[in-house]
Amino acid sequence: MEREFAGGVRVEVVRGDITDQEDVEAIVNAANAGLTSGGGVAGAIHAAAGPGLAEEARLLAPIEPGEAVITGGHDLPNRYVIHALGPVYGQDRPEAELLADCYRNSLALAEERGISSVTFPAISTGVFGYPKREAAGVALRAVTEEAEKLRSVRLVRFVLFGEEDRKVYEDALARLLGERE
Ligand code: AR6
Repeated sequence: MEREFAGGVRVEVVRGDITDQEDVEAIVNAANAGLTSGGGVAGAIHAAAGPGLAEEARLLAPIEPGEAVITGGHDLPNRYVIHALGPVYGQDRPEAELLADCYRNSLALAEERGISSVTFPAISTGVFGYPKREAAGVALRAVTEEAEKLRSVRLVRFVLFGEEDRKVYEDALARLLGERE
């Protein structure tokens, strides 16, 4: 686990499962436009949350790439789920801006609700085909640039499914914090 501070906010990069983050108030879903279940992160979140999540989310759909909406956590151990729609790589443009928007808009929703801890997955890097190294740079940059403005959010965790992915995100964080010294 990598723990660093950016603008007074703890930023962690860990290996794990997004549905297994009981110590954080909100988890972020790599959603689809209709806010339905699907595979990957969304499939795992909907399976763990139970049908109430899809029922609540349906009322907020559809959403656009870069947009985020918030629901309750239902049967998850988390109070909230923030649903962000990442760009499909090579299709939704400008992809880096849209991906950064997912992180910025998710954090803005967390701030509005007074949420203190948020866990993100590697949005767009599965079915949506965003190369991991590029996505890691965009994601970590967006979060570290927002960090100083955050008031209620004190912990931002990135959870990666595999060890290789964890390393890619950890390296991106180290690079960014190195740049700021
Ligand atoms: N916990 C943490 N990370 C995970 C998990 C998990 N349980 N499962 C997969 N990953 P994806 P996207 C990693 O495809 O690219 C869905 O069907 C995975 O290795 O979930 O934004 C939606 O309904 C990858 O690195 O999200 C949408 O249609 C990353 O999470 C579409 O996929 C994201 O993979 C969204 O595609």
